[in-house]
Amino acid sequence: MLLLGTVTSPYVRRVRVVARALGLPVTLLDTRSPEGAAELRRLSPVGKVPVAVFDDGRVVWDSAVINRALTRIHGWGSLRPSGPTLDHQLLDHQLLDDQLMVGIDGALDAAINRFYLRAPGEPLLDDHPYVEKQQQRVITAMAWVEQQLDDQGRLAGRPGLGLPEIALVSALGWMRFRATFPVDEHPPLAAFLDRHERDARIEGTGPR
Ligand SMILES: N[C@@H](CCC(=O)N[C@@H](CS)C(=O)NCC(=O)O)C(=O)O
Repeated sequence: MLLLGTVTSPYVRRVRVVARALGLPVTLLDTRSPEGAAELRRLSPVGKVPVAVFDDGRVVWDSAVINRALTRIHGWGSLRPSGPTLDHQLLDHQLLDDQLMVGIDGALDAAINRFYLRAPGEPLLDDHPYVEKQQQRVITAMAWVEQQLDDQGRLAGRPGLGLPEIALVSALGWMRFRATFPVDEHPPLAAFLDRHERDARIEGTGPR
């Protein structure tokens, strides 16, 4: 699969980890290059990364949509499955997975917005109430996510590696890399990140 994106993007990382876990080779086209940026404009109306071009030529954009398609086509491999179900017990797990993904996305999108709004040359934006609101959202959403870690450091008491764990590792790795949230002042979150970074499916996929 061809993957348009950057090595720093936490959303691109989610797809790189799933692809590695499923044993699927990925060629990354860096969208910071003129060629990559032009391809991104051509292939995605939204203009965000990741965008995937599957081996059969399908073009798919958005990390959640790409990962859903990959697991539908190739199965879950060693990952913890997650998906629509009519089984009531599994429905609770599915709801929790969905809520975790939305909570993590909420924190990450707010942190990304704030990071770009605070870019050098835009000092006035720092005082804007919307920027402050983003910061509050990062704090409240990350506090909620942290509460979902049990005393063994598992997300919502669930074993294994699933999409919420991959999303959280990717978000925390980016937050630490860009200093947009003080991950290391939150020992449960820092320990979660450090432990998962040693997983062979995740190791070495972080921002650099
Ligand atoms: N919901 C999207 C979010 C993707 C996203 O926000 N990507 C960022 C990079 S980490 C991006 O491309 N931002 C460029 C922009 O907003 O113009 C997904 O899951 O793929």
